[in-house]
Amino acid sequence: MTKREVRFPREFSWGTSTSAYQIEGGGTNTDWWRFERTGDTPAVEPCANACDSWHRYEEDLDLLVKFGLNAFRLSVEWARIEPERDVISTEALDHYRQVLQACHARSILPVVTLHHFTLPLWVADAGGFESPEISTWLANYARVVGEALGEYIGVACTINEPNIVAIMGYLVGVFPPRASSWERFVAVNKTMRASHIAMRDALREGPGTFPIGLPLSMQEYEAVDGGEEQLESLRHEMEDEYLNAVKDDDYLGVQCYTKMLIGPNGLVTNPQDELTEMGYLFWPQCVEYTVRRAAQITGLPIIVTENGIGTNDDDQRIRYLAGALQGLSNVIRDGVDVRGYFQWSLLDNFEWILGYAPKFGIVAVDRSSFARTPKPSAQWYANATKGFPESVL
Ligand code: IFM
Repeated sequence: MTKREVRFPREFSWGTSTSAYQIEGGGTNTDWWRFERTGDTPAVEPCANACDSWHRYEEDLDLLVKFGLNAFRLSVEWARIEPERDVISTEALDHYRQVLQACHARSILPVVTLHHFTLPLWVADAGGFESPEISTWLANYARVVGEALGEYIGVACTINEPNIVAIMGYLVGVFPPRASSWERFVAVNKTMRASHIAMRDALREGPGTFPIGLPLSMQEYEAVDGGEEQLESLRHEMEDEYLNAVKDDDYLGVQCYTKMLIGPNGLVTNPQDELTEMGYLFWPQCVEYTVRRAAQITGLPIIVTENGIGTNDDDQRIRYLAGALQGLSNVIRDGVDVRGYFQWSLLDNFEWILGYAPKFGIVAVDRSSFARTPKPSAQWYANATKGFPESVL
């Protein structure tokens, strides 16, 4: 399919990133909601009301305005839009239209993800990402979203971190459907790439001139103690196959958090290293590394669609963001075509099987009242975006 006319925003996009299930609350019709309630689930607690952003989205957008940010990444929930096969909820679409209009009313560019980890129950029950029909279902859903919301979408992301859905759900076995097979992991990755292209092409047929891309989870990798072969095989499946498949997209979304040390038997950690509360190596330099690698392999403009740190120590978050933005300024000065940066996340939200313990937000959320309280890192981030790149050097 030929590329349609695409319009990138004129300004660099500075935003925060979120997803529907993690902040909206009430995602009852999804595989994750059910998964959190099955007997031997690894999920430590249910998502329940999340941050109640289904009702409080205007408050969330007002925070972005307060911080002087000009973009917001959110996702729309397939299970709400198509609650049953071929049944489209105009109510859900109306809701999301209002959210996108509320962004525009505040001069905030909406970056819209169509699929972020959760599946409608009818899809999960029909085989999920292993159904031979999944690409068709996703393309149909993308067509519906494009037609209903396309004129309000600023930038579109098809499937969030398809490689993480594949590895956690089909190899490591801790996300639904909890499989542990290299063959199934590889097969799902292949399906993800086909689904992404089908969704992208469906969106291209609809209204709007927004850029369309894939938000890929990337790592800085380092081989230790002879782990080169392991590293190559993992990176091939997790990144290279994707990077080579998206060259006809409009941009690539880079999502990175850390560096992984790979030995002959898999992941390695050194006792002397600073680890985050997620158990990740504290490594903000991953932004510079992954953006360079992504741009070099794909030749596409890059948007950092997620980057951040899960920590209760807000000073550590500021230190992390400073390192990340320093790397970003390095690549931009070297002429790499980067169009935006989205910190994960606006709010302390539901971190999948780890529940509410990891704190990725620049804004704290009271778990009973849902009151939002900005942390010092919010003001720090707001300041850093002004006069960038000089401001972080
Ligand atoms: O919370 C997740 C998000 O859903 C996908 N990318 C990584 C984030 C932090 O772990």
